[in-house]
Amino acid sequence: MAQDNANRKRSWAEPYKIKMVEQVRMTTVEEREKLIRDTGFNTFLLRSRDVYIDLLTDSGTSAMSDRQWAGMMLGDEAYAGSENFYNLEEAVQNYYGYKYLVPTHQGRAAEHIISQLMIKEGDIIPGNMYFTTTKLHQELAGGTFVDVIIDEAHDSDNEHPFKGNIDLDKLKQVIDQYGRDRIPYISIATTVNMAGGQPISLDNLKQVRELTRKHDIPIIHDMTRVAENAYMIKKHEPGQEKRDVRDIVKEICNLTDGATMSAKKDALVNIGGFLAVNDQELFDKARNMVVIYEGLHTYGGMAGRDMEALAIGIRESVDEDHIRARVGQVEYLGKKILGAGIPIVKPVGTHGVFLNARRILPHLSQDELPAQALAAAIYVDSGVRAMERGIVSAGRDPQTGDQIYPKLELVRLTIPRRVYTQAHMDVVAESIEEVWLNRENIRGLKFVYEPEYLRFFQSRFDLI
Ligand code: PM9
Repeated sequence: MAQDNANRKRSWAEPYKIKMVEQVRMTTVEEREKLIRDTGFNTFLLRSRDVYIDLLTDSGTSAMSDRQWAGMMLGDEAYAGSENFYNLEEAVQNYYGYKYLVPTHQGRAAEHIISQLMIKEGDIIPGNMYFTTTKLHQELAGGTFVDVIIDEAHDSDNEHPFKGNIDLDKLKQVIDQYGRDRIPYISIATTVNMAGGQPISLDNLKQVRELTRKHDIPIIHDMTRVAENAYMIKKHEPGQEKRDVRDIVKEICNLTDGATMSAKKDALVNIGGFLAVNDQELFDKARNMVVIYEGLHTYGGMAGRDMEALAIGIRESVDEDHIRARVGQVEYLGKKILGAGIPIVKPVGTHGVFLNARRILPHLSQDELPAQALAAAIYVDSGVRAMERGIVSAGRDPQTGDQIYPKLELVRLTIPRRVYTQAHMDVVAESIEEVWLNRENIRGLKFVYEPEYLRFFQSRFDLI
């Protein structure tokens, strides 16, 4: 469809039609003011019934296709040897090329297993910017994450098309400083969530592969949004424009030694994940460990029906029309917000539009939690739920307990896949513009409750 219209003047439309709807509820500003106060100004603590357009996350929030729902009916719920496991294994081997599969209930369970198996006390794990759960599992295993992403990734105005790239000089320096024995693997994400959904280029990944091969250091790939990354490579990397997204996905995976996957994003399911590796010895250990924390190695925390939906979701995730529409919708919202002169992370990422809270609220210091305050203000304005990605998400240094001050202080408007229409995006853009025009009235926040781990999920705040 999209291909057919490529050279003619036609409006863009979603490459699907809606078979089932879920009613959403609009609340009043007065109700929302009370609700956000009652939930300690943390959008994670709101009930979803009080949310109009839910852009908290793209995780587990996708609409499944009719084929995926049909697959759910084929769930083989045998404790051992479920047919759906073998279908999933085949999909992982076919589309991603990894040899061995260990299913888990979601991404962080795979991160737990790989971290416990590969990291020892005092180890260093270089990577292209931290992700909250990934870094925490590395730390819990005794390691320390070191950011070796290019500097451009920390500058929201820089329009580098591949802000997920590794700075090879930084990586070489880390290898020289700590030595191979203290680096169990390099952690590479496609795309980089905390940088604003920014991709890594194939060329950069190849260079990292060459360097790590020389030092015999494995690459563990966080492939949560690999199809989105592959689409950006096709769109922006010279020489890649004619390739199928599925070929690029496979090549990315082939350049790495193993992967953790939160299938709740790219792969279009509401729950699920896996660890996939090429090394048989590591696989044997992971397969043994999964039975302690998740379940037997042929379901690892997922129901048979969920594994079937995932096998189908993987196939759909690399469909050209799907991925073009998915990333295109995010770009549509980003361009609207940019057009209103509102500072966002540039270029627009693949899974959400990231507002630059520091620039929007220059009257607040970072200790006054501008992104948290901005997300709360957006909710009050329109019932649109967004998420803080700044100082609250960055947390504390595990050794000193000191607050970490990230360069990026962002609010993420994350777009679920195949859920909202262009009209919803228009409403979101209107609300962001309204909040922007009234930005001087937004007050800062302070912590009143702070849990030890991943504090952004459960902290409570109050107005300063
Ligand atoms: N990402 C997200 O909203 C959900 C929870 S954190 C707010 O962006 C990457 C790149 C992720 C991710 C989750 C996980 C963990 C690993 N890597 O949530 O455990 O974006 O399935 O995956 C979230 P699970």
